[in-house]
Amino acid sequence: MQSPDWRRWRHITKLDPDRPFTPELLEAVFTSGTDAIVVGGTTGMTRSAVSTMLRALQRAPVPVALEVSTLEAATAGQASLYFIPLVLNTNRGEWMGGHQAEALSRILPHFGPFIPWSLMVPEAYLVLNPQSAAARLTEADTALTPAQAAAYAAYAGRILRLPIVYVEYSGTFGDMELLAAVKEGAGGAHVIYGGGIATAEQAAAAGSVADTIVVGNLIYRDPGRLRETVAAVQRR
Ligand code: 1GP
Repeated sequence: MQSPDWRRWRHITKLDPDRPFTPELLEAVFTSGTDAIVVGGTTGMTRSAVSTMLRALQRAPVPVALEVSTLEAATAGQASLYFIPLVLNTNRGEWMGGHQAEALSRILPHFGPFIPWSLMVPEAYLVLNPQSAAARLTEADTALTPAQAAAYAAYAGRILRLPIVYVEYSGTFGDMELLAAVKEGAGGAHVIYGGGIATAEQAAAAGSVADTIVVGNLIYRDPGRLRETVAAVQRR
């Protein structure tokens, strides 16, 4: 399968398998103009929830990627791309590599020859909203200064040469000064911003710095407004 050109995506809609969805909600996503759908979340990424979500997205007009954030999600269903997250700003080493290796140790013996390696893209996360489930789960050090965040971004982008640095404020709109520092520090890495985008202004502000923005919660609160956030970052 050919990998979709994720570097060109300006706007991603993130759908959470742990939250109920209706046909109307999916319709709002499909007609919003968003460049791609990512299935991802912190809690409830069970195999059956992820498979149900991916099945419902089979008729999506845009690429559907799966963010593999739990062991179970690693074997659920088919997507056109697989994002493999790791968390930079935690002292809990399992979020850098332990969980990923554990997943591979289970999968390799059974599916080794069939693993679509070329469809996997690692993402280096900076988890920055202390109230978020991701921050609690990973015990992330969310109190980073812009300079510290830039240093993490330089490490990920310039030394480890990871393709993506993801500035994650899930649930709240983040610090745009910190985002700018990350973009500056990350070298050639693609910078994704997600967290609290609910208006065209916020989308434009984050999108003027980040290469790609992600909208999650808004789709569950006010699906009709998703298209405003798309229009705010579309290339003209
Ligand atoms: C979550 O970055 C996304 O991973 C989006 O955050 O749900 O706050 O829009 P929101």
